[in-house]
Amino acid sequence: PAAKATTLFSKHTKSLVWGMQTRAVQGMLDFDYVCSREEPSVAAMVYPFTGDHKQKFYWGHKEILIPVYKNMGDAMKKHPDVDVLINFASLRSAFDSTMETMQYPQIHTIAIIAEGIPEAHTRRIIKTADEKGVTIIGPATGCFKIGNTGGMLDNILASKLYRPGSVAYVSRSGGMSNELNNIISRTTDGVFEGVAIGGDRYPGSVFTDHVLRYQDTPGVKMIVVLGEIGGTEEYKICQAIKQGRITKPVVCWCIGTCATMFSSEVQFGHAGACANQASETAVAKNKALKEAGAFVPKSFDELGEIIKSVYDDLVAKGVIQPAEEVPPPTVPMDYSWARELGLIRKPASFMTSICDERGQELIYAGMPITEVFKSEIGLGGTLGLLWFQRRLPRYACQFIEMCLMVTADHGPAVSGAHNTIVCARAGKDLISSLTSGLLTIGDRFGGALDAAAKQFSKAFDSGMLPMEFVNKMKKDGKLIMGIGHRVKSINNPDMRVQILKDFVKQHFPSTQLLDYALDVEKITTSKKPNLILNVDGFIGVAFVDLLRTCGGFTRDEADEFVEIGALNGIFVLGRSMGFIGHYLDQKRLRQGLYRHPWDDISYVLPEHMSM
Ligand code: Q5B
Repeated sequence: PAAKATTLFSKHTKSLVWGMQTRAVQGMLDFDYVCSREEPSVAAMVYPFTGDHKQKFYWGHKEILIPVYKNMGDAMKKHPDVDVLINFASLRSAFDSTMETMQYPQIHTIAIIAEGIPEAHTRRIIKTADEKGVTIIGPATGCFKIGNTGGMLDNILASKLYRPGSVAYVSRSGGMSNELNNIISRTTDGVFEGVAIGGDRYPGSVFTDHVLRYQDTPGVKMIVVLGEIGGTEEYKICQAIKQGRITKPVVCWCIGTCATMFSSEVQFGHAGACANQASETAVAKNKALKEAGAFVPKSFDELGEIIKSVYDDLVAKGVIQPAEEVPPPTVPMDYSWARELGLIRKPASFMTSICDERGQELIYAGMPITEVFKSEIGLGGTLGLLWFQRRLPRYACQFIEMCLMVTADHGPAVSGAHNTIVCARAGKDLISSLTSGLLTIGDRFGGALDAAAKQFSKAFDSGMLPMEFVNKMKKDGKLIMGIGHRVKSINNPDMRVQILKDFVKQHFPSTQLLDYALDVEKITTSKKPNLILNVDGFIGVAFVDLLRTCGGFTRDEADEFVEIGALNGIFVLGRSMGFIGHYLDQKRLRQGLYRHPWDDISYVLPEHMSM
């Protein structure tokens, strides 16, 4: 087998991260920053599912870009100084990506985050790693942080992981590393390096690999091993101590001593944490370690005390000279985290009062979506919630739905449908064609509802008689909104208006404004038969009656909806159905580009003018 590196990580270690783990990468960069590293420890990321691009991260207060490569080969070529790969691949793809990584001789350490990789695969990984001199480890910390190890930044700061101490440790689980970081930082000058080899039955590297490495690393003055029930790895440490291969003090504790209290075999959390024979119990291993000369506490609770006494002894002997504490640079707290902790507040840029999608269930104006369906409020009721924030009475919901139905379409000749058709035939998409039609809606076509509601209610509320209103509008040179139609007249009545009128007369508590408008219609149609109360005008005035008398709104609220233009929304929404229909129709009929015929255009250019 090829020789493996003694020092896995230094202040200059550069790594590649496999997988789009942006939070973990940010955690690593924050750690680098508090360690006063000059450059980020992550050189690039590898992610086969997107193209090459750059991802934005924070470096202290600054924003930096880290390249992401689709192809691992490209990443290796562009970053020859990288010698560590942190593999965030899922347990299904971790094998392939790890084997691929080992084809690149520049990589000497691979950290595999996934647990539960099939043992046959792990064994092949270990065999190849041994052949190639690559160290395979689980999450680790030190002057280099792997992935999410070490936890949140405040945890890292509390454990003083930002500067190397004299104690190196190896444990099985990443979770226990946090506990060790904590204990070691409280009792010594801190962690030099910490490795969690992982909890699988066949971890990529074993305790002895790291303990021997620490023995050969000058900065490490004492070693902590947190073993656990199962396996015989700890006996190799005993042997190495007895043989004088390990001379640095080793503090060791095997977790799982309580297993002897159970009568049957116990499987602890990790796959490897199971004693298959008496010698694999935690009790037996702790005993053997103590006999070999390791410092073994009486219980896990005493681990801190024993670490402290070994450390104090090394300080007293002058083996360790604690370095002066230099405060680390501060990393700004992430906005979302600070907010969660209640440390900051900021006025929201947006306010909303109609819909809340954040919870388990979507809520329309206070009504959960399941309730919307259970109470069968329909499209009209839903519109009532989202536009008017009210649960409207049944007849009002029905009226809204009828309005949407009667305005849904009025043939291809009207300006909006015409625009949609021309647009569709010019090869445009649905949204472009639809909006091209919608943009024609205005005072003359389909957009007279609000203006009609305003004009009629202003006249009615001020006590003007219908005739006075018609005369005043004529005198002012203004058209009455909601009056007049290109093709409909008293001789060719608009059935849409008739249907709505029948319903409104039957169900609305009051139709004062509608009655006023119908009186106006009598006057205008007596002048010209096409000056009827048209569909826009009818919906406009009937809606005012509804808002004012359905009991759900104050007068001010009712007026406000007209003022802010809610009513034209009815025509826009209804007619969108028709415009979409026309768009689909043109596409289905494979209609080509439209060009208006010359004989339908009157060219009225000025005569040629001579000087
Ligand atoms: N005169 C609708 O006009 C139209 C008058 C008026 C007083 C009036 C016109 C108008 C107000 C806006 C309005 C919505 C442009 C219409 C709709 C949806 C649709 C459409 C569809 C669908 C029609 C002739 C004479 C002139 C005018 C006078 C006209 N309107 N006087 N108040 N409101 N109305 N829009 O036929 O003395 O001869 O000079 O602007 O409510 O869009 O199906 O097509 O579902 O898609 O072009 O139903 O009424 O009439 O302009 O030649 O006027 O009547 O002053 O008098 P016309 P004009 P004079 S519903």
